[in-house]
Amino acid sequence: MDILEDLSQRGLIQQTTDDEGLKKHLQANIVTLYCGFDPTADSLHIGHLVPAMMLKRFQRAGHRPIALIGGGTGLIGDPSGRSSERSLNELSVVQGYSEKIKHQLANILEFDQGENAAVARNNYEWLSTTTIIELLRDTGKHFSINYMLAKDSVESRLENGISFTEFSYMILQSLDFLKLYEKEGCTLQIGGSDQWGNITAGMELIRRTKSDREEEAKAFGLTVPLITKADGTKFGKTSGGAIWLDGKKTTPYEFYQFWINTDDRDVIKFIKYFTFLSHSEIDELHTEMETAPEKRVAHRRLAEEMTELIHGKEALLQAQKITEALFSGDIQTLNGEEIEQGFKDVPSITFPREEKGLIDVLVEAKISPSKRQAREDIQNGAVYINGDRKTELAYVISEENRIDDKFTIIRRGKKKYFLVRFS
Ligand code: 629
Repeated sequence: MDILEDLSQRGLIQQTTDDEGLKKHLQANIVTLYCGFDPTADSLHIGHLVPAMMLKRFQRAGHRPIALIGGGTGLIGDPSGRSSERSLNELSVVQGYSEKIKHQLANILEFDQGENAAVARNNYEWLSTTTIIELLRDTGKHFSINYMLAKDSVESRLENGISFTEFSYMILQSLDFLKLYEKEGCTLQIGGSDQWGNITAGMELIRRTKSDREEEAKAFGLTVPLITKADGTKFGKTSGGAIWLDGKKTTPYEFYQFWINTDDRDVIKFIKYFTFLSHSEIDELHTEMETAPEKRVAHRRLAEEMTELIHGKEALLQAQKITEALFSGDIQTLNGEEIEQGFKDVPSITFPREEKGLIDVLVEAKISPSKRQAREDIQNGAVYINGDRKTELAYVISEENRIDDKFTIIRRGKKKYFLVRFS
């Protein structure tokens, strides 16, 4: 299937700058395309996944993707889609972030493999060596202030103010497109719909600087839609914040859970956006979803595909093991690391490694509100230590109850979990 056809069936195309022209261009050439990622944090998050995987989709279709790390632009700050000025990070911080992000992209894209290998570039290379005179003379001349003021990213900020720094951002991103056009033969830039203004500005710069010398100085732009959810809340955010690709910030178990908890109304759409499953496999999952939604086959498939893609097979199996243990209450099977992942969000308390009566533990950890209530809870059979019910009032928590010598899990009632850590 034709790449644009595949993308449009998946609902992945918001806009292109020239549908017909791009179609012909992709049919006739191995196209070099790029997407930029600014190092504004030490990890990418799932909002970056669709465009990153989009690069991969083009690669699988025979084209050549460039992941552009914004080591230079990340020092300036894109105003697109933001209502206020960014705070600037130190050069060393941005460089640290760049390295991490590059590794994450390498994971998804497999740099330097095969014929049309994906490559990484960093715009710090040219943006840090272009002089002010060059920038203002050679590049700035092609931008009218009126044009820049009319861009959404700027226009929407005029009322509350925008610095010259952020105002200039579009010129830098445009210069990138031109540089990559010259150095790499890159003729297509992709990005989220918030990037439309920057992408079209770059095309304009290429057209103006190149068209008198080259017959076809044509570059293209394509944007992917903003991901929306059926319930109207923002995609990719939970009460705990963003869903990061870095397993230290969002554990593979949390990541797996995030996808499992997808709203029924969104699951097929997300499978189209985020997985490489074929259209026929997706159709099957769709039918399954309609006939037996309670089985949650599509949810599980989505969570499996995503967790394996980002964290690998082993981490997926572990996430599934934790899910299963929490569901059945049989947590004996979990080791310390798995406990840490699975119980990251439950209330916890740290105790010294000493024996302590169960009643005191329940009260000190505020699991039961009083000693009287603690006794009642135990006698009612509502208290579980590492999954085992304890009904003895004199029960003592000791070394025996410590998983990996570090944790004891206490459950009160059906679902209320507490984590005791030992220091
Ligand atoms: C230099 C920098 C370029 C081209 C692009 C860029 C980055 C761009 C930007 N992108 C967002 C980011 O870095 O800010 N100015 O977080 C982000 N992007 C992926 C998608 C996006 C976008 O990395 O385009 O829409 C999120 O889905 O917000 O020469």
